[in-house]
Amino acid sequence: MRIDILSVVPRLLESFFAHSILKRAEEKGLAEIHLHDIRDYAVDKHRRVDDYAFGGGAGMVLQVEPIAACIRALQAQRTYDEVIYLTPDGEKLHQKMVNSLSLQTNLLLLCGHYKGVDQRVRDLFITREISIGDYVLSGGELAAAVLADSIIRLVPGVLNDETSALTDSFQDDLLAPPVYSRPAEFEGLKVPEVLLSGHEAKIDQWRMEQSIALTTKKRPDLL
Ligand code: 6GU
Repeated sequence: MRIDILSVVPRLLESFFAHSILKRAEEKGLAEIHLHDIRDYAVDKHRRVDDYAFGGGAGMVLQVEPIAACIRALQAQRTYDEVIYLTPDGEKLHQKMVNSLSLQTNLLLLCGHYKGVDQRVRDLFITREISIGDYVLSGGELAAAVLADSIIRLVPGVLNDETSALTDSFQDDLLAPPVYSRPAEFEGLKVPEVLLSGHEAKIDQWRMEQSIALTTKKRPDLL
């Protein structure tokens, strides 16, 4: 799995990827993240990548030329399964989308900024537009980090416990059950007896009941 991320502030993402689960994925050779500074592809000598919107209005627009040059340089090296634009007016991110994206080989993520990118970038290159929720961020970088993290943790071998991604909240449209560790009692609060019983079938049943009860209470829309 290779993910290329295009941004006007790639430094924002550098520290995140250097300290997250993704670093271990890279060290194990399971995933590669490559950050690209759109400014490196600026066509003018001032390295300018944004300009006023035709027709007026507040806010700058990321220009088509630098982004087109950057995407084309990458597309000359490999074929991308998806070229994704992170934007608040995209399709809302969902675990099922994450699952299917995690099966791809090469993904390109474009982070928007200011008032967004020139529409021709979207028309020419973008195969998919994704939002991480109904609120507005000042740039697409946080959204790209969210998306890359959610995808890469599903790549086989990235998580220590191979089964843990399968028991995530949302993986079966159910919230995950409560978890406990030692001590078995803390300030009078005891770990549910069944979890100490060693009876695997009963434990599975308890977890399923807890998942259904929690989902019914907190996220009935998922059922
Ligand atoms: Cl992908 N970008 C921005 N700027 N804001 C967002 C978003 C993306 N998803 C939710 N809000």
